[in-house]
Amino acid sequence: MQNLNEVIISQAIIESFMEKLKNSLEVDVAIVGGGPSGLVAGYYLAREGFKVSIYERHLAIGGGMWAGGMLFNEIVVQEMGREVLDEFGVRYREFQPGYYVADSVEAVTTIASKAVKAGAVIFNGVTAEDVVLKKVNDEYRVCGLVINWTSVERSRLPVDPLVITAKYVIDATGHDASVVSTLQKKAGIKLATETGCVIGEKPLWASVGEEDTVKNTREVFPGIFVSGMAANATCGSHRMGPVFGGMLVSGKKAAQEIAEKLKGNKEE
Ligand code: 48F
Repeated sequence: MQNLNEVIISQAIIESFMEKLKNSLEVDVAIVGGGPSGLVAGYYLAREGFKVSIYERHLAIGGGMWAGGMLFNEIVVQEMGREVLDEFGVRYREFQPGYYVADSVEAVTTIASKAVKAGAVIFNGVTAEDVVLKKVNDEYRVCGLVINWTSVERSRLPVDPLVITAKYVIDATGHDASVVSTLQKKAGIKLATETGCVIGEKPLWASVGEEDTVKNTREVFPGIFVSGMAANATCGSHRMGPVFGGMLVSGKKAAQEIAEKLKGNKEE
């Protein structure tokens, strides 16, 4: 029997976590939301060598993907997202031409594992409650996140948060689009949407919702991108239900656009 020292166990946890937290105080990209679009974006950015952290308010990452449709844990991905499933090595079968079905548990665990192994650092049980907004070269810009334990938020304890800085933030918070909503409400700024505000999602229309989630994936205010369902909620398009190709492609698009910008900045 190994004689276990309880204090060493605690020390290992505390010191490793502190190291991880300290190393993530200044990142290239901070992603809010560990659902499919956030995890996919995190993977592609980390694979390119960027410093990436992902904040997920729940203990479990995976967002709405675990539960497939109405807790039937299978997801459908159309032609659009098949390439991303292939890149991650998620297995699927063709149900009917153009409709691929995958085990949602395999999809979440495989995508999450690839993101972590590529170097994305995930902080679960952590809520992004606000952004850092500063004037840079005479223009307001999102420069980071204000984070706190979800348990603190839920218990409404008066505990001040911590702050991390990021060159780019991605709001991948799903239907809530909670980061851009807070930004717009608190700062009264204009977002790059038709109304300048978070428009809110429309009822379900799978094909339009899926196309739009990719089109709407963009920088809606200097320093902040929206991806996945948050992109449609921000820009006023339809929800799509349990079809996930758009989420995967949206995460990849956000990563590619941010990577181009970060590389462009380095060359200047
Ligand atoms: O909801 P979610 O899975 O968003 P997504 O990546 O994918 C949407 C689909 O799951 C599905 C759909 C059709 O395919 O419509 O709904 O766009 O994942 C969003 C994650 O963000 C977390 C939340 O707990 C969830 O896991 N989240 C939301 N607000 C915050 C947050 C916040 N303020 N701080 C940290 N995490």
